Amino acid sequence: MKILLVLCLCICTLPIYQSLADELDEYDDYGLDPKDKEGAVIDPRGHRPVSRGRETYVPSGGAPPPISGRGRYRGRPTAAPTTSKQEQKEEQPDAGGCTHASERMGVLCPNGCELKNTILKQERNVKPAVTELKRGVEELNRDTNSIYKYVNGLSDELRERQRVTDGNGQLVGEYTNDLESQHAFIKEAVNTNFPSNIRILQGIMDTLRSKVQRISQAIVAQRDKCKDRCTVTCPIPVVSGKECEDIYRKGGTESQMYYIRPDSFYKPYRVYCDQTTLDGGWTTIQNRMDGSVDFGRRWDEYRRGFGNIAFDTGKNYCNTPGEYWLGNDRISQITKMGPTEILFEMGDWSGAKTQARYQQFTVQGEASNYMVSIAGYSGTAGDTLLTGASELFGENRTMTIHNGMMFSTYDRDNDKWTPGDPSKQCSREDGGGWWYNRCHSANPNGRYYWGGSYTKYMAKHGTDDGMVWMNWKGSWYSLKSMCMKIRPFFQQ
Ligand SMILES: *[C@@H]1O[C@H](CO)[C@@H](O)[C@H](O)[C@H]1NC(C)=O
Ligand SMILES: [Ca+2]
Repeated sequence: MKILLVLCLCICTLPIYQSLADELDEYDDYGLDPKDKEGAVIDPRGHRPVSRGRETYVPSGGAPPPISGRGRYRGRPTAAPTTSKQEQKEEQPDAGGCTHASERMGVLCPNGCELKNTILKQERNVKPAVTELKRGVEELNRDTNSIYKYVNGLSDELRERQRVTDGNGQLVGEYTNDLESQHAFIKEAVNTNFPSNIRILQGIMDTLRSKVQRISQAIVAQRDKCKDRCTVTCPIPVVSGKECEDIYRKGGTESQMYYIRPDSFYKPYRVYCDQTTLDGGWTTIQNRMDGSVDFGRRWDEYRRGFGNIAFDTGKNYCNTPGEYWLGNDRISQITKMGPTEILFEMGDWSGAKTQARYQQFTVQGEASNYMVSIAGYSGTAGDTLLTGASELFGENRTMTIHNGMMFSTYDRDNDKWTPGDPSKQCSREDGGGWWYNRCHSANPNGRYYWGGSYTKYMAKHGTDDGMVWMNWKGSWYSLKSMCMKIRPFFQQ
């Protein structure tokens, strides 16, 4: 009996643990289990050195120069507003942001949806376990019945024997005694053990059932919540324009979410405008600040854009940017309208800030795999994009330059690394979609590591896949925040 019970428990609980483990595996993107020894790794990465004799590295052939010139805008007529407003650092209401929410850009979903997905998955796993358990209990019931029958049979036999014994001597009497005690033993076993085993199993089943019930309730609750909050609308600002600079000049000088329509062929879409930093007018094309949105995404998602544009943190307008990628089509389209500058703002985990600014930034269309061209660096973060990682030399450094690169995602390899093994791709190893060379000196769409320093043992593929800007913090420091914003270039 015990064996049956144990067996049943094994059968019933194993799939649950297994599936929970699977679940963890699936979400454990970072492999948070550093093999502690050896301490921090300090060797510079970013590049993939060539193995002599078998491989060569061919740097990119001449990239088209970025669009340059005087630009579509004259200098600002009035002095720029001098608000001392610091960069918003407000936390999201819930760190478990809805990472898979937006089919189209601008769907706002601060929380809950991720939880919903997890719960749905778990429900799928628990249900078969309950079914399995139910079958176990039924089987046990059947067994119990047949043993009851057996006992009844024994009882009959006993009665028969008793009749015979009347006429027979002591020998048979002894035999009968034996039989009687056996009968009693078995009956005892059946009356006490079986029911208690069944009770145990039934208890387990009830627990599981109530778990499923609670999960179902949670799902319903989450569904409701998501319904409300996913469609949270920030009030549409009165001002709109071609991009954030246009909006600024029309009087939209508050940093918040706006609708823009760069071109009448396109539908208007939402974007976060930074109207305070460096005189404002910046269209935010990328933002990271808490790791709430997964940036390890497919080509299509990078093409369309993903994430959360902005949140309303209680001011009745969407004043706080979320984590998002605006989308390569949109980025390409805006930057091709005229000379465009780009500003990278980044912060480390001790609160230090720095920036890199490029006077020219153009992204070609999808037919050219969104090839990027950049020029005119200024700033304090270090010019990784044009000159590569300063801690590397010669070819090793050349292969970390991003200017002239095409965009790569893990399902679309356009990088300059051709090791002959299709599983070896920069985007796959370094965590996000980006203009990878062989591979990077800057990795703004890399994995989000909490706390900054990380090691190759924490990285999924042993590479420096964090949110890295090598010329500021090296390969093994993942920044806390990163923001990319563009603005039409104009003479100040
Ligand atoms: C490039 O990197 C490899 C491995 O890190 C190293 O052996 C080689 O000397 C480097 N080459 C240069 C020019 O620094
Ligand atoms: Ca490749």
